[in-house]
Amino acid sequence: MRNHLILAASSAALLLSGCCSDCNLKQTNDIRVDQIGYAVGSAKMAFTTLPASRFSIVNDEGDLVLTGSVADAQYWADAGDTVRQIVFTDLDVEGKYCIVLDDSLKSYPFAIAAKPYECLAKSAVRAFYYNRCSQAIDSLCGGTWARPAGHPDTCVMVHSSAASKARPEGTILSMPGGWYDAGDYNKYVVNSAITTYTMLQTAALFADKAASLGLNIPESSNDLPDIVDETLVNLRWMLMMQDPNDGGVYHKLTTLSFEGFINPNECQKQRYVVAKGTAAALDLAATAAFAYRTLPQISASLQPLADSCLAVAKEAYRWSEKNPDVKFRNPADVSTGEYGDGDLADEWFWAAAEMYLATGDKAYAAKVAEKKNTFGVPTWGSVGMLGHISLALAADDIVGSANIITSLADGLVQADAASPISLSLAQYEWGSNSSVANEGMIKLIANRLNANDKLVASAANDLHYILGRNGTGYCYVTGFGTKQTMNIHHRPSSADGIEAPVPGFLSGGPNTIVPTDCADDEPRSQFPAKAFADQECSYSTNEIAINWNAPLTFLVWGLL
Ligand code: 9MR
Repeated sequence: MRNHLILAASSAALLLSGCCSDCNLKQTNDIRVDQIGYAVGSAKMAFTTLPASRFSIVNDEGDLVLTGSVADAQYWADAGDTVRQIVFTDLDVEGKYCIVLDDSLKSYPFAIAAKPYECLAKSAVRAFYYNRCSQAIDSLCGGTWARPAGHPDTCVMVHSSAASKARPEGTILSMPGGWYDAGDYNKYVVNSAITTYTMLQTAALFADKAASLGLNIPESSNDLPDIVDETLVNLRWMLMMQDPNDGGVYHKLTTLSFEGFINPNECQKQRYVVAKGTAAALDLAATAAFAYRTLPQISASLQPLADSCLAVAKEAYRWSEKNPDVKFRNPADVSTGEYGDGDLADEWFWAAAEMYLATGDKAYAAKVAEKKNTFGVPTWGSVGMLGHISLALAADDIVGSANIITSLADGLVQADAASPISLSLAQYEWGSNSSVANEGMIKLIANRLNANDKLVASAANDLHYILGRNGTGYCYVTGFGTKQTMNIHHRPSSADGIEAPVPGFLSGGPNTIVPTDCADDEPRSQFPAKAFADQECSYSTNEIAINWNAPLTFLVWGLL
């Protein structure tokens, strides 16, 4: 059943029923489109939960441009919905459109454009700028969301759990900068590591885009790409989290309990560094070793910073060898994010891989071989795949990483092909939207190793899901789309008195892990793809986090 492209002026019937921007047609959430849009030359699909058989597409002027048949119904178990795909790949002319069903219902508008995601690509990185700690967001760069600096972090106390001979409990340390982790104001090394790695990898792999995409951040006039400047904000902070006396790394810099929903500059609670741990040490070693290799390729001016990174990485790794399995748990008086991890094999693999690539030392290679596993799509607690990515991209493939990445990506593409909505995601974890983005990242990396259009098309499907072609109809990035997430669990967005949330943040997305995080919530759907609430109290579905915006950034930059 081929679609029918209409080249001439539209039929009288459709003109009567109105255009995208007209109100004769009722806008429905039951047609799920990518609310930003689709690239020229790419596959284009929306789906509907309505029992329609034909569809039309009209442009902004009200012209009918395409008619076609809706595909057969399929049951999408994750959402408990019967869905039908609307395929409109034949429409490949730049413009603004909407899909019309039954001559009466229209989808949210979307664009077909040569570069539909450029604004999103900038905004996804600018979100990190807005989450900078210890720095004012000025109106030149921050616009509406300008705010005074918060958390100087120049008087951070050593917590009892982190006390050592050289730095007893209560010692005052200065560790300013970095990014707030998420909707809370704390800073966590483990989560910073995967985030910083992913951002640096984005800058390195898409260097041409990094060179040309200006982000309007305070460093924009210097010689470095803005995405690199932004990432260095957090890398520099991470290096401070090492105790130079023994090489150990504090797990986090935090208040004892979460702050209220107040502005950063209103926060008064004492901040602490809390216990050293092996996950933090290995993750810092890996990130710093990767930075050592990568930064001088970006600019020779970064060589001194790169050298400090290598020194920090070596000391952190050495500490880990002496303390190979110190698992972090929140001390009794600390209740902020834990990022606790019961299995450090993947951290060992990643750190050993990066140390090997940074130094060429065969001792690290032996550790890589010892800890080798297939791992899986990366998350903050499962970082082994990052080691595979580095090994495969460095073409120093000592344990067959390229094949591991390729077969993971092929499996994801197969899952996408079998899915009623063309989505490879199988499990809706906490931050499920970031799992979607990380799957997209794996596909794009596999495509770099062995170019295959199916991988890129499937990665684009991941982005389409995030931007509205999903179980709820939300475009999950703040500031984008028609049905926007407005009430993210993000303290600055809550306290700033501005209706619109800080833009560019990826909401965590649906999951059924915490069914009751809002006291007065309507019952959360039992279907995982719909278990989402655009409510500030929904920390389990509607928070934002740096480790979620990083794979979003990679995915969008990779598809630019
Ligand atoms: O992303 C984390 C998720 O995997 C965990 O299940 C969850 C509960 O421990 O914590 C998430 O991370 C949060 C962190 O602990 C504190 N800052 C906000 C993070 C995002 O919700």
